[in-house]
Amino acid sequence: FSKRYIAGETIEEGLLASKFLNQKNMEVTVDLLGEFIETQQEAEANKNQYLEIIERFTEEKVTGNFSLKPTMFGLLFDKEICYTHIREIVKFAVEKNSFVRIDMEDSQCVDREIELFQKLHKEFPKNVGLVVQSYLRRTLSDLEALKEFHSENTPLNFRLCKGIYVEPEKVAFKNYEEIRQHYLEDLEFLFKNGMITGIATHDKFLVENAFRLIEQYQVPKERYEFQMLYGVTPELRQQIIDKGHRMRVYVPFGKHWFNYSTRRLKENPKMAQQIIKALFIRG
Ligand code: FMN
Repeated sequence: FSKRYIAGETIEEGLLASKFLNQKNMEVTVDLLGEFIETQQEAEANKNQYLEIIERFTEEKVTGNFSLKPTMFGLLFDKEICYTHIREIVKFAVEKNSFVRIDMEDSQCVDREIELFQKLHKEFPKNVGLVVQSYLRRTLSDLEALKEFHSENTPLNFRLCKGIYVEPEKVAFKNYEEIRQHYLEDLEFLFKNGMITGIATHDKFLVENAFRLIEQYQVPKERYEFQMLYGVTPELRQQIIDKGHRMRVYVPFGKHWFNYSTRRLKENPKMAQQIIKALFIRG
C-alpha cells in the first residue's frame, strides 16, 4: 500500500515512476530517502548515491530535478563537510544541466540551510534552490534578507510549503488559518519580486488563492509551478494540470526507509499525513 506514496526501493523503480509521470505531463523532483546519520562514512555514501541518481536519471532523460536534505550529508555534525558534499552534487547537476533543491528541515537547521544555499547560489546561481516554510515566524524576514541576492538574470528559486516539523510556539505559528494566511503572504512576496516559485501544497484553498495571485501579478509560466507529493491528492493535481499550469511531483524512493516505514505505518484515513511526516522526519 505504501507503493502509493513511495516510488519503490531502487533507482530503477524511481526511474519507472518518474517516466510514467513525465508521460502524464508532469515533471518530477527525485528524493532519496535517508535515515538519521551520525558518521562521515554515511554522509559520503549518501553523496555517492545522489551522484549515481543524477547520472541515471539524466542518462534516461527524465524531465526533472533533485531534492535533498542537508542532514543526510552531515549538516548537524560538520557543516563544512556537508557543504563540500552538496557542492559536489550541485556541480555534477550543473554538468548535467539539472537543478538541486535543498529541502528545509526542522528549525534548528534553518540558519545553516540558508547559509548553505547562499554559498551555493553564489557559485551556481541557476542550478540551486531552497525551500521556505510558511509556519515559521521568521520566514518573511528571511525572504526579505535574501532579496539582495535576487536579480532578473539570476532569479532566486524557492519552494514554498507550510512546514511539517513539530515546532515550539515561539518559532512557528500553530493555528491552521494563520499558517494559511502567512503562506499567501509569502507567496505574494515571491510573485511581487519575480522570484521563481514552487507552490507546494495539496490544500485546495491555497491552490485557488494561488490561481488568483498568478492572475493578479501576471506571473509568467516559467516563473512558477505547482508541486505535490507522490500519490497525494491526484484529483486536485490533475485539475491543476488541466488548467494548463506546470506540475512537479516529489518522487521519494529508498531501501532502508521503505522497509522500516511500511512496518510502522498502518493504512487509515490519515495515511497521507502520516506518510508526509515519515518522509521528512527521520530518527
Ligand atoms: N515540508 C517541509 O517542512 N520541508 C520541505 O522541504 C517540504 N517539501 C515539500 C515538498 C512538496 C512537493 C510538498 C507538496 C510538501 C513538502 N513539505 C515540506 C510538506 C509541507 O510542509 C506540508 O506539511 C504538507 O504539504 C501538508 O500541507 P498541505 O495541506 O499544504 O499540503
